Amino acid sequence: MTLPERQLANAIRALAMDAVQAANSGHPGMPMGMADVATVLYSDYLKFDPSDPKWPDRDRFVLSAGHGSMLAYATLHLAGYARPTLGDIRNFRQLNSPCAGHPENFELDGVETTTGPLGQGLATAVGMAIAERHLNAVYGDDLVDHRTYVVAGDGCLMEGINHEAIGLAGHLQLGRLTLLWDDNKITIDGSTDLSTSEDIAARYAATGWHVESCDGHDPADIRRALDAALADPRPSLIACRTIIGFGAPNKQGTSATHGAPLGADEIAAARIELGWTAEPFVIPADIASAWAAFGEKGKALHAEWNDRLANSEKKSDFEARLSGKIVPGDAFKAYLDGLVAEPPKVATRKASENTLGALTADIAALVGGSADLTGSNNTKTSSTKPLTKDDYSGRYIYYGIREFGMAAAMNGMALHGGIVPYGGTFLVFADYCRAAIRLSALQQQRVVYVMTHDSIGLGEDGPTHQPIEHLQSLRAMPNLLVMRPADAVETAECWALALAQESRPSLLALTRQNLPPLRHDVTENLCAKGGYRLRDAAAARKVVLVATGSEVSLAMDVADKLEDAGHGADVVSMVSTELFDEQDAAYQADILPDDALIVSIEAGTTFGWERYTGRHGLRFGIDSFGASAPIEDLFKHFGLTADAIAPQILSKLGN
Ligand SMILES: Cc1ncc(C[n+]2csc(CCOP(=O)(O)OP(=O)(O)O)c2C)c(N)n1
Ligand SMILES: [Mg+2]
Repeated sequence: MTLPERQLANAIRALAMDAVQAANSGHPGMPMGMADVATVLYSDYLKFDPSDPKWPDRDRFVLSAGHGSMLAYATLHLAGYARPTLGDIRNFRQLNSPCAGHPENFELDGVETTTGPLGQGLATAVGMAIAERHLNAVYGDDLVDHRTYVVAGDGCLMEGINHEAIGLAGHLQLGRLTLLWDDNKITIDGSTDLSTSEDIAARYAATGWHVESCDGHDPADIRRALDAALADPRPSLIACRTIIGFGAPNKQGTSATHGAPLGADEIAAARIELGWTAEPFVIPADIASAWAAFGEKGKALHAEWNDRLANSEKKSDFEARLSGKIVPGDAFKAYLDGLVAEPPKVATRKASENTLGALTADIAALVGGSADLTGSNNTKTSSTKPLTKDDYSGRYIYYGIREFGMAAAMNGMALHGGIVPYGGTFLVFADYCRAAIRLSALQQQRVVYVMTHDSIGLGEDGPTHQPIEHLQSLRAMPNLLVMRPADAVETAECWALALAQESRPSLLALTRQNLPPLRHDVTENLCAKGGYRLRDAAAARKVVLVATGSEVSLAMDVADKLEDAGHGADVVSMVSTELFDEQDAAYQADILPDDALIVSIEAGTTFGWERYTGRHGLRFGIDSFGASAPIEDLFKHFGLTADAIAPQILSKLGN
């Protein structure tokens, strides 16, 4: 490497070691190891405009190895983004610094996705690459023509999700996805020899990827590999052989550089080794201006793109699409009116399909899919033809049996912009997606999870397929809207609510079994309040029955029995506890009054329902695993029938 170019990379190294030292926490090794690769990428390949980090046609850069966050902060700063400033970097890992321990998409504009849970960054990038190809197919090369670059470490490639993600990318031939693997043969515990003997290149090749390798400290070799990657129609893996902690003379090449400051002595020695004489957090002017020049090229490309957009007949459509504003159209309204005219007795999964039929007809941004349960999740509509490697304009993705990969890819699509992704699997497999659902929520992304077969109501498949603790555990997740509609009208309302959430994901829990229609008016979206009184007590109110989904009709039957015995009972459909919790105290007190016995009914764990019933209320649910049997037998077995529930309430009332 010529001295100037090595020095450009050394700016990253210096910032990484100094920031980690100042914070007394963090990971200097990875940024120091990948500094040369990052410098080449930013200088000659990555398309970006630091003055407009959200320019839609920018390349996406994903630091999947999120522990190396200083690589992202250093490059963003050096490349001329307004943030992070050097002050921000000085405050690395401190409260209120945008330079958080791991890169957070909501902290810095230049951070495309939150990373840190290894493997997910790459899987998210696959979704970004899908989004790019799809929007390219819709809007053409003039408006959408960019690439997705990922930097990932040994850990990202070792995680199980890597298999799902690269399988999907290989199958869809996402040739604009380039993975720069920090092939340093070190993880926290030490050498990768401790835990793996995998031939990663062979695995990627077998999955349909193009594979290159290079000396990650030789710019010419890095460029050669990148050029080969760009020329190949397949997604590309570039194994960049690097030395972790490059430049720290006594610690480089060892896991000692991974997750701890190098220490003052080693940093002083590294400064000598690297020929870096500047004080901590000082970037010499010639190096700063060389880095700043990288961003100038992008500004010119951005200006050309602006001209193309201005002259494009698709301009207003493109801008509306990218704005993320979604308004259900006439088809949705007609569908709602039809539900009132002819209330159907359908499973909510079927009601969801019918709703989607109307929504996908009007809203081109909706891109659906399922993890191989299309016919069960009812996620495909006549408007959503398959998205394939031969036709990226499709709006339905056959994700295969890759629940986690699907969820992470949906995050990538949402983060990319221009797409509102939804995808289905069984609710019980929410656990397989959970770490990505968590990142949808943390990253404030509008992703819609269509999770069917939401209780023992699925019947014969038995306890492996019957969710028990899932609803409550998902409700425990911050910023995730969990909705469990009780009939076709509620299902449609929940879909409208999900699409209206611009900064949080939603999860629709839907039944396999048919449910009777309960709602007969659509003048107001009652689900928007989370919980609402579906039926008022006839006799003087003694009881409020709070139920969700399939158990709302059961609660109606229980209410009949209580009324027959002379006790008034309200029935509340608690579609979404999150939305209910957001209502004001007066509303909540009106729905759940202190002077009534509050009874919850949900065919899942009773854990947590005491939040609404209080300790003195009653909770009906299932606190064991389910069982394999026909549905009627199961509800009877678990005591979830009006005949079983009503007497217990009457006894509690003193009858
Ligand atoms: C899912 C997950 N598991 C564990 C960790 C903790 N962790 C952070 S970095 C790391 C080692 C990663 O090794 P590698 O990707 O090779 O990074 P390097 O040490 O080379 O920088 C581990 C286990 C994590 N962040 N995410
Ligand atoms: Mg490593």
